[in-house]
Amino acid sequence: MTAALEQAWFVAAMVKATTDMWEKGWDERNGGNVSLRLLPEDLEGFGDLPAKRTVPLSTSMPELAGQAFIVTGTGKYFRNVQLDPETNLGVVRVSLDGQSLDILWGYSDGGGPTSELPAHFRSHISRQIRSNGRDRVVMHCHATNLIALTYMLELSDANITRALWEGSTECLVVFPDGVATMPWITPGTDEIGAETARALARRPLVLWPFHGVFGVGKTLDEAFGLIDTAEKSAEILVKVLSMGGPRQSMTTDNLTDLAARFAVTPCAEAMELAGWRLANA
Ligand code: 2HA
Ligand code: ZN
Repeated sequence: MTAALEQAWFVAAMVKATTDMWEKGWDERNGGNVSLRLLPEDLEGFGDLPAKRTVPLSTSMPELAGQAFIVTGTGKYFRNVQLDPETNLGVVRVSLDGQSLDILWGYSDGGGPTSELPAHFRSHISRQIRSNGRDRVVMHCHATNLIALTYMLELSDANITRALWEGSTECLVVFPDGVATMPWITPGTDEIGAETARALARRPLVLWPFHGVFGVGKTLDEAFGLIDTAEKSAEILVKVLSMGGPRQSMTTDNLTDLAARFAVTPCAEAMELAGWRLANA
């Protein structure tokens, strides 16, 4: 017997992730978008899944030919995903020539995938190379304190990484490769997609100044946990800055000890800094 796709583990996992993100306050209105790459075995047992519709891609993605994803819908509110997954989510497959997208399930009101699909797809390409195919999730949201910090901190990978590492002891262990930054670019464009994918080729998190964050991982839990950890550190830094700025902080020796204890190799550029700087300081 063929099971209903609505019962699949990955639909439940996307409902959980988007609901948690909404409850965190990271996804007001239609803010944020999530994609999870599905393996052939994930789709086994759900029958043939013929294309309900086919839509063109803004640029061809031959690297993703034949790959399937579950993706949040454009214009959709994360707070509504749990009420109606089949309208707010969709399962799509990139055509074998990489030029178009088959919609296999979902977007049942005639909608389509997120406006940030170029950034998601280019990021999947970049992380599949970087992680030898292990990373399957790309997650974007408007995490409040991370956004706030982009108004205050000097925007370089090393400086942002150093600040977030010092903001909470677990951070260096959770993201030893650090956090990337990039210039402000119009959302939803191929250009922001290309720049995001370039940043994610070197680090698992990238801040979009004055907008939000992109995080990646092997699972939804891992991508969520990564953003949650960075956002917690950012919240502490915002409080510290609001109290007049730090009077003391973690030292390079502390960070070196952490890296040794947890057997991670922290990115050298951030270790070489003596601390972190405000913009135009
Ligand atoms: O999906 O967050 O960046 C809405 C957005 C665009
Ligand atoms: Zn956004």
